Amino acid sequence: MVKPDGVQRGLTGEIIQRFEKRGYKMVGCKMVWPSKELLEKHYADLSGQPFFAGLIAFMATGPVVAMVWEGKEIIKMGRMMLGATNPQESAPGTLRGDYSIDVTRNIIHGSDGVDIAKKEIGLWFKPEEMFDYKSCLKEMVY
Ligand code: FUP
Repeated sequence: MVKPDGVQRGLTGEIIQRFEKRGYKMVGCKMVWPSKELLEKHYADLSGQPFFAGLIAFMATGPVVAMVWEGKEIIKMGRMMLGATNPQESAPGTLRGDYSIDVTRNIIHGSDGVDIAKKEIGLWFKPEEMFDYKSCLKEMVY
């Protein structure tokens, strides 16, 4: 998910490109201005954290771009492409390492496991908003 700061800074295209160029397949994508209720469900595991209220408030400041990506080891590799949660620890070359300096405004969220991904997809997408389609690339010769 491109967070409100990522959308407002015009980083959505760059984020999508990095996943596409790496070889991942977009199977769902939509802009949503999330309600606090949706965000509280999304971040339910963090409800006991001191930064929870601030995180929810920030995430509700504007639209986000929710996406579903498919491909080999997407969760592990996606997390690697995002970089560490705290941009002060995320390596240059990662999305957060290249584009953020603040732990709340860290431009992007990525699911941290298969079960979490399933839960998050269920929260943000209806089944008919995701698409099972074939890539023509396999038939193309470079
Ligand atoms: P991540 O999975 O990398 O997004 O990280 P977490 O689930 O641990 O944290 C979710 C979000 O909480 C982070 F993206 C930003 C926010 N956060 C803070 O604002 N302060 C913190 O100390 C830790 C996380």
